[in-house]
Amino acid sequence: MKKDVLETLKYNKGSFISGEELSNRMGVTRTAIWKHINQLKGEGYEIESVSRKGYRLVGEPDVLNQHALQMELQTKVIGKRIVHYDTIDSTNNMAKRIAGEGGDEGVVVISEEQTGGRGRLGRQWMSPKGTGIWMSLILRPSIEPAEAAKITQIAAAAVASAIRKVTGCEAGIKWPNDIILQKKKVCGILTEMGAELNSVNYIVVGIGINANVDVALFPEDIKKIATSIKACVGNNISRKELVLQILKEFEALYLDFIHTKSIGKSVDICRAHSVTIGNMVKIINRDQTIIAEAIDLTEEGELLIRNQEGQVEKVISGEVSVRGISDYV
Ligand code: BTX
Repeated sequence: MKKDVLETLKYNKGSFISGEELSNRMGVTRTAIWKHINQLKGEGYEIESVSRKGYRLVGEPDVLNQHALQMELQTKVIGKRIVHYDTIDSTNNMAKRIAGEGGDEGVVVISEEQTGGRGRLGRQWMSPKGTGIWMSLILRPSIEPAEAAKITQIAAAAVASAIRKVTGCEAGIKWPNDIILQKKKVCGILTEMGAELNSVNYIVVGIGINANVDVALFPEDIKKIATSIKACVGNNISRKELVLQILKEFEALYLDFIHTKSIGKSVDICRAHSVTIGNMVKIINRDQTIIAEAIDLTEEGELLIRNQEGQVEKVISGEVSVRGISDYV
């Protein structure tokens, strides 16, 4: 019921709706409506009440805990349990711990701050307090370990689509795991797993987004290559709205993968928003560096390149930097 009241207020955001109309629509007394409104206020929703006019939603809290997200979550599996921390070393570490102890598919770990946020190959991921989205999803797909990289493509497609829908910013995807705004990195994805030789036990997909982060406070080397959504839109965005949209987009693409065994839908999105395809790339794999032109993604989400001898090759993993994107080395 409280969820219905909130939805109606959100639908009418900015304009008043009378207590009488709310009580008619919900089929409860005006006193019951008043109680729900007070509860919502207690949770940080700014609701104006004016006699003879009714109620008007003015502001929403930007809280990422279970309570706040659950009320508006539109998913079946992903995010059904949200574990929220004020501070933690790394949400991927915690998600792996929970998964190792039998945590269900769909558990999402979110922290306001990470003191040991990690990128790939043990690199550091800056995760300042209260302004970013630092979260990890637990998945239990029955796939082979070699397929785990597909989950990164699903997450990249979900994040880029969600950023575009919620903020209007033209998020691009730098294969395989970065989301780019205005040629700079706004988000990184880190997929890890617990597996046997032939079967995946769990996958943890970590997503770090500089939503309202002030990147000017980052160290010099990271400042040059990083940006935030705030820098793109010019003001703070609702982290909550973005998280809800990401979980919704992710679930749709992930369940499609589980049912069809193909990540075709995600690859279509990754292709459409790719900042890699059509550009020169430098690929560093162990001690080898290749310069080539990125030409496409395969249906499995691998990168196709044309090397300097003109041959087409498939790249499954590696460090890829793209000419024109700020972290080109
Ligand atoms: P990556 O290895 O592709 O990128 C790491 C590099 O990105 C760093 O070496 C640094 O240059 C740069 N960098 C560090 N922090 C930031 C930042 N906030 N914004 C932009 N660039 C940055 C990318 O790895 C994968 C990152 C995943 C982060 C999530 S957060 C939730 C989860 N928990 C966790 O510990 N990691 C994941």
